[in-house]
Amino acid sequence: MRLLFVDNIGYNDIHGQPEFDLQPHAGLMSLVAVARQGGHAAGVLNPKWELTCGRLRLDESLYEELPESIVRHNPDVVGFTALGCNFALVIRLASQLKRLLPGVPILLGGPHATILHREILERFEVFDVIARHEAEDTLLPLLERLDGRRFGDLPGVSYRSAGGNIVCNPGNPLIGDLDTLPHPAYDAYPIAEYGLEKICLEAGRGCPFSCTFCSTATFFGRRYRLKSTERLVGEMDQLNVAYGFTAFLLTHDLFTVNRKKVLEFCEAVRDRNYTWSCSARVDCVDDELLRAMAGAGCRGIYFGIETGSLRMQALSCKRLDLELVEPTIALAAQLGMATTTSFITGYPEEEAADQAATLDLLGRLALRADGKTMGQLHMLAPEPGTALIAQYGSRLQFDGQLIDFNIPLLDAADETMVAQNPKLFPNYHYYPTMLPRERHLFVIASFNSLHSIARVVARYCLRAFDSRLSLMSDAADAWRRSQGIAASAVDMEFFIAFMAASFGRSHHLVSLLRYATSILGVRLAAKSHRVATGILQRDSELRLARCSQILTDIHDCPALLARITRTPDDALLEEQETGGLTCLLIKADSASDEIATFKLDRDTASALAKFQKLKRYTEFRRETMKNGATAAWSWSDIRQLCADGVLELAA
Ligand code: B12
Ligand code: SF4
Repeated sequence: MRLLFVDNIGYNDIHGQPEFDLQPHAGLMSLVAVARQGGHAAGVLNPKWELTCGRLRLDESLYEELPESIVRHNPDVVGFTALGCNFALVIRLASQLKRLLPGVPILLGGPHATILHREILERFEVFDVIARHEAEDTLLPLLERLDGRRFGDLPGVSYRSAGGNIVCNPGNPLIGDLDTLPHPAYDAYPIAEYGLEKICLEAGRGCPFSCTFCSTATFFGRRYRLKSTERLVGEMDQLNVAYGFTAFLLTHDLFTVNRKKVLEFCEAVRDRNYTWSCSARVDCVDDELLRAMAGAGCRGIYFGIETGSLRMQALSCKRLDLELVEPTIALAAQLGMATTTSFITGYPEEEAADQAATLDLLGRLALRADGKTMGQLHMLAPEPGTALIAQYGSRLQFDGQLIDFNIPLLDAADETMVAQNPKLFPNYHYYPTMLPRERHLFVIASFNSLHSIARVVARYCLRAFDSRLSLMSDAADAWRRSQGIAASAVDMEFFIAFMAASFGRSHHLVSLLRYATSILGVRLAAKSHRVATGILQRDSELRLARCSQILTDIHDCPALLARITRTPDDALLEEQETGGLTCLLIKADSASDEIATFKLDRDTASALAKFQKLKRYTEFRRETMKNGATAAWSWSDIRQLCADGVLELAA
């Protein structure tokens, strides 16, 4: 049989720019390998690659174009995978595919479909069979019996029978020994074309904990399973030989649960010059283990901390000893390992004091001076299969706000479908909470803004609030409400305005925030900007280079930053110590990727500012001569500014 799997559409919003995660899907690669072993011709169509290359667009056209490209593969069977965050798209794609290929059975799998199998089959006729839980053992018998739908007692299969009834066979198939599986079929993806620096590698499944917001234990079971050391290292070696990878992302919700096995793995991998990253809990690592991991090439650990409040640790059943958090992160940093510390807000029972504790711990971690820790603050997404949804699922609310991870809904029909079906799309909804929804949205947006600028600046600004993110958030939120600004509109410009209202427009804190925001803007512009080529002539339209910005009436920020960095623990600098105001030009160097800052005199700054709008040299000359400005540049000055990349030709 020709079996075609269609990968998830995963989407990360990088400062407003979509970035599709090109890591191959571990589950699908495993299934492809199983199918091929069974004599089938199996492959994966990866929409994220098509979107990255511009062959598909993330808008309504996707619903026409992607099914057509599936048809071009001429499959006998199509298998969709889905997470809650992209399930709406999968329904629409599958429905269109069914119109094009009514005779081709459509399979569905993955955590979301596993838990909501019955409801999905009842509501969406387009899916023929759902393979629940881990499908490697199910796949071949399923394909064999697909014709006529005689699945008998095949465990973990839910389907629409030939007579149209919905049948859900009991059983939760899980693979006891992951080493028995064939090696994942990485060649189902054009990996070499993706230009990935690191490659994901499934290390194992299952988690013995049962946090109330997480569905892992429901889906993969509570039995922690890890591939053997020989198998893991063998897969790394194969990927090294086949593609040259030396950096690996080990995927497992909780890699470090079995200390002995992890130590054994470290011992085996340490001399190979590989680097790798994994997930852990702070209570599932210790000094010795962290040292062994660092010595064996571990360069990154993802820690789900989830909340800085002891009360919420208990209520969410995460039950971390919060005393372990900061020393663990500090030791990891000292050993050269970067960490991600992830937090959640929006728990139904979360009170103001709980959120404040989360923000303060997050602020201390995310803005650590060593710069080795990345902080994340997520909105709690209701997920099927969790204890929280069992308790609060009947009271979900909807306001259409898109939270991180959820794929944007592509048209009004999707929005209606999602809004009317909280049970099937819970993660686009939210739990009723003690704190206002707007407060949750605000703290997330404001943390993300602050975390996006240079850490030294964010850290320094926080000092004006006793180094407590909760105090800064409270003050900024009160000001936001007084100004009638929506939480969804919070960005760095908001912060600059808030700090100006709190400390005065000419305070050096405001300058530093303006400076850091401009650097970020220039950095982002430099990422995507292509300089227009053409012949420079006197009547060419010119503009200030896209990868540069002019700031006027600002402190000498590079000098200020040098002082702050030299003496990081000084009290907040006094206003009178910080000197007068000047003008700055911030510019990306296209050759080196470096961002440089130049001090400008006022005349030069105002002359350059004229090029913020498109301008011809002749026009510029007329204007500046008329005003008697000193910087009435000659044509050769303009040529030099273009050569230096300060001005550029309009596209
Ligand atoms: C690595 C990982 C990621 C990676 C990549 C995800 C990917 N490629 O799918 C990244 C970092 C991008 C990621 C992000 C997110 N993730 Co994630 N992630 C994982 C993690 C830890 C491992 C996934 C994995 O490789 N598993 C191993 C493979 C073998 O399992 P599998 O992919 O599920 O496939 C098996 C079965 O599901 C089934 N199957 C799957 N598809 C199909 C299709 C067919 C046709 C058939 C027959 C069978 C079948 O067979 C496979 C083999 O047994 C899982 C937890 C876990 N332990 O799985 C969470 C998990 C998948 N993530 C989850 C979530 C919620 C997210 C996020 C929304 C963020 C968040 N809140 O955590 C984002 C979404 C990002 C996005 N926009 O897509 C949830 C999904 C819950 C749900 N109801 O959808 C999980 C289960 C964790 C959890 N319990 O919260 N994630
Ligand atoms: S959040 Fe982490 S520790 Fe808790 S159940 Fe999920 S995977 Fe396990």
